[in-house]
Amino acid sequence: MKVNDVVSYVVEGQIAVITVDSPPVNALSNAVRQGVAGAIQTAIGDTGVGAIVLICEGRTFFAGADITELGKPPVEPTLRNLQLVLENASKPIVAAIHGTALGGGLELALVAHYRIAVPSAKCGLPEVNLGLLPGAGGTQRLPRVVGVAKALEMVTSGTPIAATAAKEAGLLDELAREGDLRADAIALAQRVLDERRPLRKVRDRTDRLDEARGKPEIFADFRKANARKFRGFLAPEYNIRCIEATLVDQPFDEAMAYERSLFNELMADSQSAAQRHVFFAERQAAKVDGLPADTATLPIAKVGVIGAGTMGGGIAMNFANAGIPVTIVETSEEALFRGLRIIRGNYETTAAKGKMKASDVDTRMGLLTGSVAMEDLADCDLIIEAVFEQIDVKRAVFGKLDAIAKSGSILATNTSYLDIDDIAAATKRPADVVGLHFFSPANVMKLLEVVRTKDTKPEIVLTAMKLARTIGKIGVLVGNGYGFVGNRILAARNAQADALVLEGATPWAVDKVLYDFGFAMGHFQMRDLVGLDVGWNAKATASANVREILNEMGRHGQKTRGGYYDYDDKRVQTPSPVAMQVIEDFAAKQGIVRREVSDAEIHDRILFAMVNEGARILDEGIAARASDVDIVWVTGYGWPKYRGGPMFWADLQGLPTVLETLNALKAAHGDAFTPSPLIERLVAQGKGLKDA
Ligand code: T1G
Repeated sequence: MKVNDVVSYVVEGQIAVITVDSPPVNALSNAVRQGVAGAIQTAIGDTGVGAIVLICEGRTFFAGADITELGKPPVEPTLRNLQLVLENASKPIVAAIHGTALGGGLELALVAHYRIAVPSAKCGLPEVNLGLLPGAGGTQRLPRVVGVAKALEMVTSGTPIAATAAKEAGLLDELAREGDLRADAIALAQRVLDERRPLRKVRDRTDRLDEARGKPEIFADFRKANARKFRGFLAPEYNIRCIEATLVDQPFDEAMAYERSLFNELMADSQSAAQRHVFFAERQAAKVDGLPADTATLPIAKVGVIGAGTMGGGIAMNFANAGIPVTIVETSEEALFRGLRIIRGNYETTAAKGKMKASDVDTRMGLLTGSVAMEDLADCDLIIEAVFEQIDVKRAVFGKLDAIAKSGSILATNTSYLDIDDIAAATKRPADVVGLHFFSPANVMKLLEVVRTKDTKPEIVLTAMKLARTIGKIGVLVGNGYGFVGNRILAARNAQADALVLEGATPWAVDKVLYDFGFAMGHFQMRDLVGLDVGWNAKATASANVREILNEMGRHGQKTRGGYYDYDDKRVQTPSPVAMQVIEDFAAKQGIVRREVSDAEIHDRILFAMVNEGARILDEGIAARASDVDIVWVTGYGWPKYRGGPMFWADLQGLPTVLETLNALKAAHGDAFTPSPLIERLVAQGKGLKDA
């Protein structure tokens, strides 16, 4: 019988089966909680029922609280009150898990008396990824079944564990047969009934906690080992404190109150708002608005990659990883062999780290075919060029491709900055041309800017966005303009960083401001890491700026143990007096009288220049949403996730404040800070960038 729209109830023999069907992920919404609570009360009152199974339809067991309801006034039964209904039930309850039992979903399973899952299921508490902690007893119950050390790792990483590992850890009682979860859960419930097994409550268990008593070093060592990863984030530390609370000699409910208080603090903090924003923004970015309703995706059964260098090799790996055969073309056997050898080396390293099976190395290498003839790409459904970043070179490649590629093949360029309309014009099929801007290392970085030109046809846009997901990337659709979205904002940061060090700041002062803001590394550190000579054309320009001069001195960054910083043989950097002298001399030649530059000036000039450029990108339609700009910079450039991205951060400052700051910066430092007209319009309308 239907308890409500999303919960149904049936009795089979002595077993009541409560089934939840609330797509897409059976999130514990108000309706779900109300339905489950009602169904349990029915089962408890039904004298013919001896035990209860709680199971979900669709792709997964409860995937957590309904994130869209977080922060809104609670509706009864709250998740914690629903948990009390299960935990205090007078009849045994079996939670039957498939898909991903996450967050509140796993916390609900933890108040059932028994837990069973199919081997393909996963169990996790990913709240930390939302800037939160498991707020329904997860930090108090999980350690009681898997132990403190395992619980620490699970709640602070947010990474789910496989059902088999969960069974071994003590989180699950049984594994069901794949595809027979319902039957096996009913059978377990019947055995619990027949064997009169106890109505055991996880909250009453202490045996797994005893393993950690008197060992404060578990927490000290854990904090130390993860200091770098957790730097700047609030949630991991709050999760650790809640796990520590399980060892305090206090009633369970006091520990629960402590967990709730820390949860509420996190909920109220901008970090969680930022991380929840990123969660939804990432999913929103995958959606393409405005395409004709009947737009269909094209089949991609075979891929061609031109260039087996760093980018080409990494790009090819993405498709091999997804089981898609790739033909890689190079200009010589030697370059081809070198590229394939590097790919194999990458796979072997991954396998040696246990991150893939050793047998997969040959499987994936088997999907890669090398060639020195572009003609071998004739039957590819998608061809991606990753050749030298020079417009004439790329146009020549596309001219050849036009004559070789089969009709309907997608012709993609991996260019970082160049005008793709210009590249497409080298073909007779500009509508088949799209940009697929991967980020180095291409087989690792999640971001993929999908660049549509003025001619790119809808089915290619849709196919490229779907392909991003297929190869495990976060695809963001962007327009064709200098630097697209990510690099264009980076160029704005470059301009201010370079100006600041000429005017009086040091590279290390600039880097510290960005590091303290939450970037994993500073601007000049990143330049040294990537290599100052990337895109450097020694013949074209001489001493045009500090970077060129450093290149001319052979200071290309980390790889030459000297760039803006000096590096020891362990690549530990120290500020370079040589680079500082180059900066001072160049400033003098420019007639710049260096001065004291405060950290506040560095902070405002760099961050507000980035925000302003993001607003211009939005205003020009190069990005469809402010949240897309956020995803590009959080995913591809290390903007700290707990600050939500440049657009979210700007709205957090308040757009009137942003406008006021830009005008002040313009007065002090010139027209580069002329506010984007979009910001002026939104401020006049009392809106934020999110409303653009
Ligand atoms: N609430 C609401 N909507 C959700 C949701 C959730 N928990 N999880 C996913 N969705 C939506 C998502 O926005 C998308 O919507 C669709 O479902 C498919 O998602 C008290 C407070 C479950 C592994 O953090 O990790 O419990 O775009 O594209 O790739 O302690 O979704 O289709 O309209 O990601 O197959 C804790 C978050 C919540 C899990 C599926 N739970 N979700 O991945 O599909 S906080 C989580 C995921 C909590 C308690 C605390 C993934 C997934 P749309 P998708 P997928």
